[in-house]
Amino acid sequence: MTDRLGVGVIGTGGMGLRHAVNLDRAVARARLAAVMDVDLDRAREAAAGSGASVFTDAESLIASPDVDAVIIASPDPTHAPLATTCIELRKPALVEKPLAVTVDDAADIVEREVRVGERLLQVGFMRHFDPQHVTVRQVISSGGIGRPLLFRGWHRNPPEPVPPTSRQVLVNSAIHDLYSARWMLGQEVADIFVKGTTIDPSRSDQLDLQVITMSMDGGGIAVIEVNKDSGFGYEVGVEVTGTAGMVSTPPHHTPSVRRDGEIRQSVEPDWLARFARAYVEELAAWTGSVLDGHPTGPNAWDGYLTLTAASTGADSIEQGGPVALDTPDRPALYTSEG
Ligand code: ISE
Repeated sequence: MTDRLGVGVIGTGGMGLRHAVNLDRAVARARLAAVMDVDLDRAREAAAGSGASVFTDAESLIASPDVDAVIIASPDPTHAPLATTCIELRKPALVEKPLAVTVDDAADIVEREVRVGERLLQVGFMRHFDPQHVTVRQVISSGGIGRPLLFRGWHRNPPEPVPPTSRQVLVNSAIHDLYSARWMLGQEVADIFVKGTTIDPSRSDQLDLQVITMSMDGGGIAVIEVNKDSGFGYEVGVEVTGTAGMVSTPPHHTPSVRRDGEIRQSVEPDWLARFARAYVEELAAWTGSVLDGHPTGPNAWDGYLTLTAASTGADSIEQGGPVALDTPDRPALYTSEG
């Protein structure tokens, strides 16, 4: 492997395109080696000016000798099969969340990685690299608020062209908050209960505003609000209460302007704006970890357990009450802290 990691990006829609641009311009130890999209024009556009090869077939990109590592940012149902190919070919990969669409597929990926005996996958829970979240986590882990007891998270989104189902809200969006709760509290989910309401009454079975309550296995509790149609833009934050104090992300990091009898502050339109820095930090950490051989950040085990919580949350909507989770023993491969 050269001193710069040759990365192939699969899927050049919103997230994949951002990763491709960041690799090309903002990550010193990486180079954009290849891009793939089923839409050839879109792939060409993403590669323009970078010298990256263009593919319309993901398997060929993964197998390319010029590709040292892969980013999987294609639609959710493709994540598991492509991650499996990467493991088979021993190509390190950053897989966008969710790791898989079904819990069985995620478990299968973990089994394969364990069999190979190498942590090849990192999962795209980018809040792990967001400076605000990192600071909150550092305060907690240094004992700054005593023993953490309660996690509160809020996650408000702009509407999507095709509104998600209640399950998709959990598996595609709230999964970030479930990861944050596990990470901040350092505990696993023991049970989960999701209640929701419908913003558009014509879609009575789509709960786009959900409140998630979880008991954690170390005695902590977590309460999360996720809204898929906020009406004002995008906003994510966390607050953790401990035995000796509280810590939270700052309310906003845009300037506040006083004028005409008002104090105004703008809100980011979407996650690409809000987490712009986190995406670069995530790629820099991943690139370094692959080149230096020290896996870091959210791994396949996190991808599996967090998906299990999200999926069980969807079951709890159907059942109308809390549903317990059994956390399997963590395989030795995943015991070192990333
Ligand atoms: C999107 O796929 C993301 O990953 C964003 O971070 C999240 O905020 C959004 O709700 C998801 O749809």
